[in-house]
Amino acid sequence: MNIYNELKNKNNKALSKAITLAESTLENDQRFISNLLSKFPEKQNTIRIGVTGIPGVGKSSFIEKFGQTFINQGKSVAVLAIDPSSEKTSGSILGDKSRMEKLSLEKNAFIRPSANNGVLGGVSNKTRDCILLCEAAGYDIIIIETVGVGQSETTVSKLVDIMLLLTITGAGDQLQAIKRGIIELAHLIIVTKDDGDNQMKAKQTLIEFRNIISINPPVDEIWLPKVLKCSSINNNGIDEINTIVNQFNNIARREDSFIKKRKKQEIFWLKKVLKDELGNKKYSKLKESKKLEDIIKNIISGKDDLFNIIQEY
Ligand SMILES: Nc1nc2c(ncn2[C@@H]2O[C@H](COP(=O)(O)OP(=O)(O)OP(=O)(O)O)[C@@H](O)[C@H]2O)c(=O)[nH]1
Ligand SMILES: [Mg+2]
Repeated sequence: MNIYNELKNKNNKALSKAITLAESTLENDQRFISNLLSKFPEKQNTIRIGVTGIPGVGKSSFIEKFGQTFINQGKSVAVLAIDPSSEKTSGSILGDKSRMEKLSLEKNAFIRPSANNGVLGGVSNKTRDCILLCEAAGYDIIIIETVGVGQSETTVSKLVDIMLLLTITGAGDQLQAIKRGIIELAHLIIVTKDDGDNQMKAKQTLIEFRNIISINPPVDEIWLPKVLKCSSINNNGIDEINTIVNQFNNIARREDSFIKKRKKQEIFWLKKVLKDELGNKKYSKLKESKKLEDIIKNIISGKDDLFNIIQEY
């Protein structure tokens, strides 16, 4: 299989294979993916959406419905579901795929549950490569589902354009979110399971969150975070969330903050990989000698290659 050609043809099997290689720790595989990605110009017209929240909050059920709102608008949707606990190979990750049963049957959808390769929080520069591969295969909307544990929300926020924080009703969750600073990362806070007996509580929780964010600094200078509620079972509130995400996307592009943020993220990840691969000592030396900025520039412009740099230093 010629992965390059097949990706261009939006072949999901090739995309799956490429993601497996991107997740591999073998240097050859990493080189292959780096080389493959360099052949695809970066897509600017995609939206990368992070969906996070505690286990069982309803992320997968939400994505099942939310993803379809984009499909209905003629867009294609790729979902990367990342399992943060290193030991777990089945369980909720398998559940994820079955919770997105309808979406997974869509011709224009791709769903990929991923193990975490032992990285804390499960999200890493490999996830970034997976996003770029989905975009290379022509997907318009990339959704990253990750369980909110440890550092994972912070890391995801450095991979996506917009962050959705899903939350359950009742106290506790708010306090947790505030304590861990997650609220400050969220563009949209969504109270889930707004149905049946839970509706009163959902409304209450929504009000509480609106009060909290009104005194919090905004996540983006161009955007004041919003609080909404939804039910994935009744399919309530999901269209509205789609509208708001599209609204955010339009504003961010108009204000130029979209491209600026992506560039910043790219630099962040390049520096992180360099630091991880070279070690603190060598990295600090590069930084002090002011060589680092040139190296980064050259990698981004394609004049140099990350792997060459790692070997050279
Ligand atoms: N009543 C109600 N239940 C829901 C709703 N959304 C999800 N659930 C239920 O909540 C449970 C967890 O849903 P998931 O979508 O798997 O939650 P998740 O956040 O993806 O869970 P993990 O991936 O394990 O972290 C399931 O039993 C769902 O049926 C909803 O809108 N209303
Ligand atoms: Mg899930």
